[in-house]
Amino acid sequence: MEMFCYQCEEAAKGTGCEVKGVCGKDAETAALQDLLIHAVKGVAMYGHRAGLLGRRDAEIDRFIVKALFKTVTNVDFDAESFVAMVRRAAELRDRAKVLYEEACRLEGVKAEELSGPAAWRPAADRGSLVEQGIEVSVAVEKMRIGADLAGLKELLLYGLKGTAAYACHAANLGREDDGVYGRFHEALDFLTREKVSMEELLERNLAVGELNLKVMELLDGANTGAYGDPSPTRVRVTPVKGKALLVSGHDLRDLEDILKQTEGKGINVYTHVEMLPAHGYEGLRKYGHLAGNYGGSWHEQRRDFEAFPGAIVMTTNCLQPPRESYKARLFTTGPVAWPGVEHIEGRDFTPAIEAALAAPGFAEDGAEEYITVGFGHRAVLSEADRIVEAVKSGAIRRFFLIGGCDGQKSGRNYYTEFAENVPDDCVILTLACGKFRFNRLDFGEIDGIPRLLDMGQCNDAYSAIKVASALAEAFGCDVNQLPLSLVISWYEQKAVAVLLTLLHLGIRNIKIGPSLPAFLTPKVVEVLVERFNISAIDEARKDLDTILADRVYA
Ligand code: FSO
Ligand code: SF4
Repeated sequence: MEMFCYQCEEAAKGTGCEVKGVCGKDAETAALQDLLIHAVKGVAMYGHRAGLLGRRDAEIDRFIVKALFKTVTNVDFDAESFVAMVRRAAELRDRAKVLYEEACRLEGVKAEELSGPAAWRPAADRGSLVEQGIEVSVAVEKMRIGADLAGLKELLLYGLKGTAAYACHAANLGREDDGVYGRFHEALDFLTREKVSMEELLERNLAVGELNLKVMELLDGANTGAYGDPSPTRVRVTPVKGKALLVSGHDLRDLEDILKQTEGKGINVYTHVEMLPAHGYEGLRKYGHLAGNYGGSWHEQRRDFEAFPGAIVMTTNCLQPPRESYKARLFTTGPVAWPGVEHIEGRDFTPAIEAALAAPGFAEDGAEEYITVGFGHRAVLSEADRIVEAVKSGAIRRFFLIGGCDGQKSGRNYYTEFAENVPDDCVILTLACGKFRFNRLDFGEIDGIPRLLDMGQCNDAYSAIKVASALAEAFGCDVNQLPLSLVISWYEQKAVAVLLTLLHLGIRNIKIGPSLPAFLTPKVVEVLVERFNISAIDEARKDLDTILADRVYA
């Protein structure tokens, strides 16, 4: 086996990628990512202990979340960037050790002798680093502690990776929290324990769900603080004549910088996939040259990017292996990297702007077509009375949260079919990129309330949680007793973080697809079914009938 990775939904053969990632990640990069995670655990072992004694180091804290984010699916494919990160991790581990030992001296306590990731030394050359990475891969851990425990440890790690992505976005807008960083250290330190029980791991996983809720709240505050509350906004989804720059990913700060730097340059800026919700924010849509959204879901990017007559900036996942036809006008920034693709550092987007100006742009306007976004929690809750009334009068029978990530598997047609068949007296809440399978359909309204409410990016699951909690309060019931069903699609580790948050909140009866994670063994799934009645999707119409018959949800 050259590599082993089963962190995303597209793991080869439903079990794991062993030669090359379905995502395009090569074996060398996979091993270096595994080594970086190992190294980061070493930093956290000292960081956690220093933190307990009241000592923190901002650079260490930021490095940890950045490193976790870089190993998320479809973010960084560049082996060389991981070599640099691994070496930096070793330096920061030594710094965290000094911090801890100083704190111990000051407090008059004896410093612990730490081993494992805390004592690891990086090899001298890239080939040997790769060897070190292979030795610490989850394949090895599975053999050592068994698939159940290894899988639950990975569930926790993937939840942390997703949470780290959100923490990085919040930090880019100046929102950070020492307590949050402390919990990252604590969770990573926990992962280095040799003896852990399944029960303990489950509880720690739910604690990551709690952490992610806190981080999504932090990010919601960062986004709304910087750009205002999202409000319903019509977004053009067809091109406008002229020079063009496409911004993909999730980072609103990057989009803002690009909008500022392109002002007055005759370039129309378009959002792509998870950047679509940006149009809901007044602080971003005030830029007249934010022209619309372009293209379909992330997995259609190779077709879309090839056809796009301008420059493209990837601010976060999901990046696919680029085609030569557009590689020269593709740019990465932040945590994203692809060997040979120009990486923009220091928030100076001049190279992308120049490439946009050099490209032909759209020769003519496309036929006008719009969709509506911007149903954040405050926008929806400002209509709470009307919504509650509509439920009480029977005008709204049920809410369906059809959200999560999109992917390439054919089984994902389920979500389109499900949305298409939701009865006319039901409302669909949606978020993240899975909605690209149905967000151009016309769902109409119920008593003036749109039947499709796009709440935003995957992290805006926070909005859905706020709305569900407010409705539960209005009806004097538990969230599980609401006429609300969650039908979630997952692909990568942010969806794992959101799922853990929902489980932490005690939300039951979630349907998840298109398949269950490879890292969850039958035994672990059994426990999740028992505690949360979580289930895999079946056939869209069958699932819909079951839900509407209220057999499970009464
Ligand atoms: Fe999608 Fe990709 Fe937002 Fe993910 S574009 S799959 S869960 O990165 O983060 O929903
Ligand atoms: Fe395979 Fe997914 Fe890992 Fe990529 S991230 S190597 S597709 S399991």
